[in-house]
Amino acid sequence: MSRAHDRKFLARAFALARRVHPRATSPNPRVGCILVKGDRVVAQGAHLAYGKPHAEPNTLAIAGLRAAGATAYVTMEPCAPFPGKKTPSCAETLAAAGISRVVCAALDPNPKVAGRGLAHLRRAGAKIVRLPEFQAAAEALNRGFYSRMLRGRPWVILKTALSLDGKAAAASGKSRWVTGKEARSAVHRMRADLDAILVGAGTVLADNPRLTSHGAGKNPLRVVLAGRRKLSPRARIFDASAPTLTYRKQSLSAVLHDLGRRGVGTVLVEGGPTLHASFLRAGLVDEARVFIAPKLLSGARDAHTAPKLRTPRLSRLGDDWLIQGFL
Ligand code: AOF
Ligand code: ZN
Repeated sequence: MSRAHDRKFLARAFALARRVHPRATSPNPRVGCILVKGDRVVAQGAHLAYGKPHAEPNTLAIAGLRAAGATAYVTMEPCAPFPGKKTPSCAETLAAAGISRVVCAALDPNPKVAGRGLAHLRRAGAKIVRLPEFQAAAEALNRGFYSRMLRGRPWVILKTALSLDGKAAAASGKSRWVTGKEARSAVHRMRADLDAILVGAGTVLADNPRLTSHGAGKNPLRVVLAGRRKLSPRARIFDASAPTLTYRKQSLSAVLHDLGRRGVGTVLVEGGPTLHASFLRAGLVDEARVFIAPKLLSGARDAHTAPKLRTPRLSRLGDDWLIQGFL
């Protein structure tokens, strides 16, 4: 089989895995699988939900006896057996079904698997092909799973919303209204896609946010770093819409490792600025998502009355951005 042929089918297995919502399988990874004979797709499937069958048995169930002699394209190494596992080992199931060749993108970063699945298939007589050019795609597909398995903590995304002149909040403290409704909807979708959302006590006291996905999907686990601050049990973050965890006076690293143990793979750190600074100084930020509103907040008491650029233009100058507009 040519490399281009293998790449084509492995890319299709990735497309299948991407169709699954990341929270559906969390804390397990999203995995896609396609069984192919010659140029013909025999069956395709994905891991659809945590605790449910993996991608490979879902696909084998569709293929039935036609699986014998097929090539299995899987986005991640098929799992090996380990104690405490919820489902049968996919490496064993594929071998038993007579799969003759396995093409995969990456090893399973779970130290309980980490190469043992492929070794089992090789011993059973299957030819193993790894396409390392898909390694980055495998990691991007399951940021949270990789982070928890390799570092014991979640993937940390810092989210912030600023005015053009770099103010996170208006003088009146109405920080939630810096950006417009489309940006706010994007934040709600982010919350629905991620396992947890984390804020400091200052944000709870200043804004009293609910930190839910506002109907964009499942609500994330809410996490408050309270420090020594006393929070009212009536604060909206403690309402019944989602569970909330409160941590006091622990290091950020200890909090993240505890979240990792609880199966939290991805966390959105929403602020405030003091907490963002602590995460950055501790080197614990993996990704940043910065919203910029075309307003000059230092020119007004609140975001509603701040001067706003008309028809702003964005251009890229080397590593910098220029935003130009008329008031
Ligand atoms: C696969 N295919 O579709 C997935 C895999 O407790 P279990 O039985 O659900 O096993 C969970 C582990 O299986 C998980 O930590 C990861 O190592 C692997 N996930 N493996 O062959 C799949 N989701
Ligand atoms: Zn499996």
